[in-house]
Amino acid sequence: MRLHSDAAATADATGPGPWPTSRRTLLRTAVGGGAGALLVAAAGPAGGQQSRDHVVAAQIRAEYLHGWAGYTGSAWGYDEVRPVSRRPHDFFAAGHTFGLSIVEALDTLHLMGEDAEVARCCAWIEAHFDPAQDACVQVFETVIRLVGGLLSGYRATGRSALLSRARELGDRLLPAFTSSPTGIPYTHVNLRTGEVRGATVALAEAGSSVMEFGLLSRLTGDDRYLDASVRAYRAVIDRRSPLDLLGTSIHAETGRWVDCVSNAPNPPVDSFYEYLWGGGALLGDRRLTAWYHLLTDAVVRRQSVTLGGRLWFRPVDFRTGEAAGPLRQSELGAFYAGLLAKGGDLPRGAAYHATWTEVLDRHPVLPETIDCATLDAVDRCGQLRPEFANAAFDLWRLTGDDTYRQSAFRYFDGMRAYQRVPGGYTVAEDVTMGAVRLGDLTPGYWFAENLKYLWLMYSATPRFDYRGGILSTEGKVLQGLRPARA
Ligand code: DMJ
Repeated sequence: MRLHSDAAATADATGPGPWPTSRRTLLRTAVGGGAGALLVAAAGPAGGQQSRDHVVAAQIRAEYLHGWAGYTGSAWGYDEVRPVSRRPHDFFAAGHTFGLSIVEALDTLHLMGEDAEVARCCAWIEAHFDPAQDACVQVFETVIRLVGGLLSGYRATGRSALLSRARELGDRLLPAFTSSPTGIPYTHVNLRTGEVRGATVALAEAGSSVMEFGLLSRLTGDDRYLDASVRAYRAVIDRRSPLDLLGTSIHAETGRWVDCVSNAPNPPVDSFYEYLWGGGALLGDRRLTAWYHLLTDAVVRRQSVTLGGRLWFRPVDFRTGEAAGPLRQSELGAFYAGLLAKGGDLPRGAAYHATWTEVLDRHPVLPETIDCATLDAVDRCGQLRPEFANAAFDLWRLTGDDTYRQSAFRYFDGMRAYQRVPGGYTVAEDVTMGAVRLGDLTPGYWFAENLKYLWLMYSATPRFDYRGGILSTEGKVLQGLRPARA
């Protein structure tokens, strides 16, 4: 993200310590030369507010470290922890560990000043992280969680071993792209043999690699990673309908659509759109930004509906624009509020976040899927999802409006009240009952995302560039980490 304005030159939003009192610095972004959203980078808290922020930041950090202690105490070196039974869990493949939670946590620990823990994580990765395991892994998850985590860890620490592990992993993932006749990656690849499987590919899997692979190309000087990502994007976007809409899944070998429903911003298409904007911003690639606007304009025109005064996005047939299926929204779609705003449509982003804030009024822990007409839960489980906090963070960075921090704090409070257990934080099977029925897992992304957004909003940490920082869909800070002070 490039910034240009006189105000930008004088603002002190990125310096150490709390931001200047009562100072709002309006910065006009120039993202890929595209639409200029207003970025209020320095909403300086005044005296009392400042110390209240520090108290909240300390609470957030304490909760993060509570979850981290649960992982390190019961599952160190494994992918994830089951914090109720205090057992480890393999995320990618049974019998194989990549130390997922360690990789996920790296840059969050850095931002929180936990340097000894960062060093411990790096030592584990250097000694044990094996990118050449005889394991068939999901390409999408491996890219956003492991490649992204290693790259942001490298950005945080400068340790070259992290970059070389990311590069080896990238090399071992590439066959999923290069052996596909269309360039759309197969869903799975065996990291040792390069054998691929899974030709029916959801859009998030087809498109969500350009930030990590683009950065990997930048850092290594090897264009193969970026080229593979852009080729995959082009293969999908070239097959858009005359309405500029996309389906949900596509066949990697034939290039034919597997279905005909445009389901944005719900999974499994969500980050396909997110990475067009993010890739454009991170890499300064105008092709990606132009695709983002082309496709987003169509989604907004054809899919947005207002129901009971609330903004939603309905599924439609991508050829006709006709409604296709019940009006339900996944909690994962809540991130879209921030994306719309970053892409230049702040009013619509704010309206969509307001919708989700109303859902939070109804359900202090957001259920996985909502009926848009009634706000009732359709899928009652709560997977410790970060998307609501992600959007609040994006909107706060863009506007400086404290209501976004307040909505994020309510989200934090609900999670703390209902999903905290002695062994950390856990998913829940049903969040709609008075006494929430708990599950038994801390997903790896919890260490990368949920409390990172909260921490960044309340801590004013000098380790983050609030103006220019760019995060991936997994919350990895791919640009804008500042080193530890000597
Ligand atoms: C994370 O892995 C990422 O945020 C991804 O984009 C969507 N799913 C999870 C969190 O819900």
